[in-house]
Amino acid sequence: MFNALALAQNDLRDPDATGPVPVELSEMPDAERSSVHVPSLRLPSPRHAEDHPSADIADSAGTPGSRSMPDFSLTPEQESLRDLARKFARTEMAPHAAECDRRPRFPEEIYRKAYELGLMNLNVPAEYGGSGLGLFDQCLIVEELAYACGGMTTSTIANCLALEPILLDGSPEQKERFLKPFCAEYHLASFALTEPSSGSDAGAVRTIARKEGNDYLLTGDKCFISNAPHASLFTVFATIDPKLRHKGVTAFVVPRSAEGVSVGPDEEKMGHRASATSTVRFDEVRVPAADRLGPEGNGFSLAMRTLDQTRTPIGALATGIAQAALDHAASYSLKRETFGKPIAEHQAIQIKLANMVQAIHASRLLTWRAAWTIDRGQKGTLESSIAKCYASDTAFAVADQAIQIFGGYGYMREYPVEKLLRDAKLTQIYEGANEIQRTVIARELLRGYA
Ligand code: COS
Repeated sequence: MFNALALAQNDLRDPDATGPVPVELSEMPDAERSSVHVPSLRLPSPRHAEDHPSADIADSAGTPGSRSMPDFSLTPEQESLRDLARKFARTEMAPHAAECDRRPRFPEEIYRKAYELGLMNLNVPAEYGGSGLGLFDQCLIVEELAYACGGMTTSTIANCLALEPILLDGSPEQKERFLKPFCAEYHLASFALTEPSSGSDAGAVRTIARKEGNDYLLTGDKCFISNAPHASLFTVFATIDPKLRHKGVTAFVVPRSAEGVSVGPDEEKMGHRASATSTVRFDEVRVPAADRLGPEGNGFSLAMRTLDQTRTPIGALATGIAQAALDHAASYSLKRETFGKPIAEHQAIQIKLANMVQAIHASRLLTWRAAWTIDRGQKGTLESSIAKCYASDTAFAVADQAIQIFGGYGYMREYPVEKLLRDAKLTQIYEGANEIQRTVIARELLRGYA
């Protein structure tokens, strides 16, 4: 019988790493765990650094006719970050991925461990208690986590999406007041933009923010909100007047404990079943004006700028799922025999594997390029949409081909690849459906020709 867990616990990507199964983090004493790993996450890796190490241009001066070439190597700090995430993913997440998918179950104990290791709140600067990582470093981590479980990764990184609006437009006082206590302990937050009648058309939000004295009263419904059943904080996008369309959208920080906030039951989803998703209702929720992010009408731009940042890690998440699908399929193709030889020796299978690995390399490079662009302080709207769109379409196609290579076994729940297809599907939908990514890409492209 094909053993998904054993497969997941071995490092299939690194031929030198086929040794013993890594040490269980859960078996390591607390002191040893933090002394080994946490400092590597606190190493300086500034957001928007002009000189991101991975982005160095290696000058190959001296070689006649040579041109400067990008340097794709990782720094030692980045390698240790990636190794930390890989070890956590394979020892803590992978062994529970199938069970959490099947039941489904929200494995809070795993998210708490991720928080303790600094694998949550990745984008929050260290001064507010986060890991203070640039986007490139976040992507290294996210790909590793998603290799083990897409759903757990969604829940682990949902705080980055929810907190990004505070990082972008929060005043220093708001950052201090919201981020510090939030990051000081394990907490989950949710980004509440989507509504039953406004998903792709984000400017059409109907949740009303009615001004009353120095407060706003928020009333409306949000849906498909990741981590909402467990969140203690929401960043909420409402409108001061729906007729103003996107110019009326305004963002607020709302604690779960506020009177009038109610969260619906966990939705039954096709994939990402280890994450929790639900509706959130705001019924005349009183929010002080001091908890508004930026001026009235600033919310749409804030949501777009947030998504410019967070779509790139979705590219990394999709790449992790695709890499897992390829590794399962390649490994299986060497063991499974038809017509007297392993199926890996049939050209039909080789062509599939070759196409899969090409698309995965392209996804990773596009994701790295988008992260590098944004880490250099550029907007990255085009690059992040390209990375998210290409990598998520790749993840779906690669998982589909992995099932094809497994044949009938691939269609069975007891084998790992059908979960990857279900998990890949969501990456084509959330943080902006790929039709929207193509709209954004085309608009950005055409701007250059106008
Ligand atoms: N950064 C900053 N500002 C932006 C921006 C960006 N990336 N994209 C758009 N804007 C600004 C525009 O410049 C414009 O500003 P002005 O009013 O000053 O001219 C304003 O926002 C409206 O832009 P636009 O006309 O492009 O808005 P549209 O209604 O056409 O919508 C799309 C644009 C479709 C791209 C947007 O609604 C979208 O991204 N939808 C998907 C939402 C999504 O991803 N949801 C998932 C939620 S998380 S699971």
